[in-house]
Parts: sequence; C-alpha cells; structure tokens
Amino acid sequence: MPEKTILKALAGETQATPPIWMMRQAGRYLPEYRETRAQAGDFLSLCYNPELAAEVTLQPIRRYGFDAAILFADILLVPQALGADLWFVTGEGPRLSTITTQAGMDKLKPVSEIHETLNPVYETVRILSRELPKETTLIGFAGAPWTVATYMIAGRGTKDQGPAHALKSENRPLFEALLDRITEATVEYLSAQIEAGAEVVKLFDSWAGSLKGDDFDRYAVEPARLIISQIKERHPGIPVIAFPREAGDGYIGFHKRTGADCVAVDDSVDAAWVAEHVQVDGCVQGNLKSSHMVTGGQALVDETRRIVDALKGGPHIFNLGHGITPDADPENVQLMIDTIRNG
Ligand code: 1CP
Repeated sequence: MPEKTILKALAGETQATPPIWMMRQAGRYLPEYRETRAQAGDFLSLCYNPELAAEVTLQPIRRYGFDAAILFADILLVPQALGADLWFVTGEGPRLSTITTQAGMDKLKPVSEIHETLNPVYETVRILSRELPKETTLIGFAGAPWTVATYMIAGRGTKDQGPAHALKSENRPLFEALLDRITEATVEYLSAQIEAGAEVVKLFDSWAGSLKGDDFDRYAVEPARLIISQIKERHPGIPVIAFPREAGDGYIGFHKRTGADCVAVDDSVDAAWVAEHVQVDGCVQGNLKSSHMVTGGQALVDETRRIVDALKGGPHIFNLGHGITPDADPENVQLMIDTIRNG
C-alpha cells in the first residue's frame, strides 16, 4: 500500500479522515498568489515561468498543508501548443483563434511538436517534485478533449457550448478529427508530466454536462477511456482522476467505463447519492459548494461534516464541487480543513 494519503484513497483505501485538496487552490483568493502573478506579468507568463509557477503551486501547501498540490498551468496550453493563438482578457477570460473549417484544422501543428511549447510546464513539475513535502502528492492535469474543443471552436468560454454543438451537427468528421487530435496531444502531454514527476493525473471535462445520450458516450466517455488506457499502458500504476462535471446520471459507471481510479463529482449531486451510485465503483472526489468558501460560518461546518459523513464508507478525497472563486475568504478554507481533520 502507498504511504501518501491521496495515493491510499486512489488505491481504494477507506480512511478515517479523508485527504484534502481544492480545485484552483493556487488562485486569486490568496494575497501571495496575487503578488506572484503581478511579478510574472500576465497569467500566461506565470504558466510558462517554471520558478514562479512552482512557487504559486507551493503557496497553498505552505499555508494549509493540503494533501495534494496541483500543477499550476491551464487546460488551454494544449491548444496553444497545437498552434492556436491564445490570450487572456483581464476580467473576461480566455480568447483563442477559432477552428471551424478544414483549413483551420490544417493549420494545427502535429502532436509531435507540442513539447516545444509545453517544456516549461514539465520543468515546473520537476521543480515541484523536488520541493514538495514528502507527504504531498503532485497532481498533473489536462483538459478532456470535448472541453478543450469547446474553447478551440468558439474561441472563448461559452455558457452552452453552442458553437461546438453546432460544428458537431454540421461537420461531424471535422469535429471528430479535432477531438482525435486533442486526444492524441493529451496522452503525450500527460505522459510527459508523469515522466517529469507527476504522481497522479486529472482530466477536467468541465463541460461534459452539455453532452447528452450518445454524445456523452462518444465524446466524454470514449476519449477518457482512450486517454486513460494509453496512460496506464505507458505508466502502469499512475492513478487517474476523471471529472466529467455535471454528468448527472452519467457519473454512474464512469469508473468502469473509462478505467478511472477516481471520479470527481460536482456539487449538483448529493453526497449520499454519490455514495450509493458512484463510490460503489471506487474512489470519489468532491463535492462541497465553492460558495461556502465565500460565506463560511456554521453552514460551511455543517455541510463539510455532512459530506465527510456521507462518504466515509469508502475511498474519498475531499474537494470542492468546482474551483474556489477569487472572492473566497482564506480563513474559510482553514475552517473547512479544521472541520475535516479535527471533526
Ligand atoms: O488571472 C488569473 O489568475 C487567471 C485565473 C486562472 C487560474 C488561476 C485561469 C484562467 N486558469 C487558472 C489555473 C488553472 N486552470 C488550474 C491550476 C491549478 C489549480 O487548480 O490550482 C487548473 C487545473 C485550471 C483548469 C481549467 N482552466 C479549466 C478546468 C477546470 C474548471 O475550472 O472547470 C478550465 C475550463 C480552464 C479555462 C480557464 N482558464 C482560466 C479561466 C478563467 C478559465 C475559464 C474560462 C471560461 O470558461 O470562461
């Protein structure tokens, strides 16, 4: 059995106190993050600066002693490595050059060339694997193909992923060729992170919830299965966390269908339901509402206890249902941790 608490949970061990980390734990709610980010300049410069990216990854570990650190990077670095233009508009979010035609697809670089752009990320991983405390697990990550494709097609974040759904119905071969290219790049990217020292990898499918029926099977389940099987073939023993956000009933059977060691769940599903329908197949991660990190108080304590209690019968990694927001109070994070660790 592994020693680190996160790896124990991923190996299927039920623990009296669940290990804890938080999506977006290195982020704007922390003053020390804002300071380093200002030093780096813009967000992308921070992602591609190994020393500073490692520094912001370490900040929440120093402050809170989380059981896992997640590499500081972004899911949109893969499109950029494939040749898309990428920039961030302050206060609005990412912008990318769009791909909606074969000509656009033809301009993408071959997967073999992605490392030229992504090498600094691997260097961040190498620094972290030297500098993290020995009990802390290092998680690498990538966006899942559907979620990454929604940004590459629309050129920005969208509420309903309309442009990606439109391309899927209007030019399915092109849509599928794009997903295949992202799938292949993701395997190479995650493998390189593992070779650099990532001990676990996570696939973020933030927009999986807008895929229904057959589309969910073809574009959320199948790419995850392909990526996970190739990662496991190349790197036996490396656990994978899958996060098909807002999958609803699609969470049921997701471990078995994809080979994921852990399924992360968002806060739209009840923890008791998760225990009954998802945790029966293996480790689960989640799922406190991020808004508690803003509002705090007794409601935060009660809800944290309720989730820990509902999921105590099986392997569980405590996390939020989605990323912590910039308006969160750092003291509420400590309250959540104290509630979990001290009862
Ligand atoms: O100004 C800033 O500091 C930028 C805010 C920010 C941060 C801190 C962005 C822009 N990305 C990140 C880091 C990040 N992104 C991490 C680092 C590790 C950690 O969790 O601490 C990770 C894992 C991501 C993953 C990511 N990026 C996702 C998947 C998870 C999710 O939140 O659903 C997505 C969809 C993105 C795209 C993205 N990057 C940034 C923003 C604001 C967005 C969302 C854009 C949108 O849809 O409108």
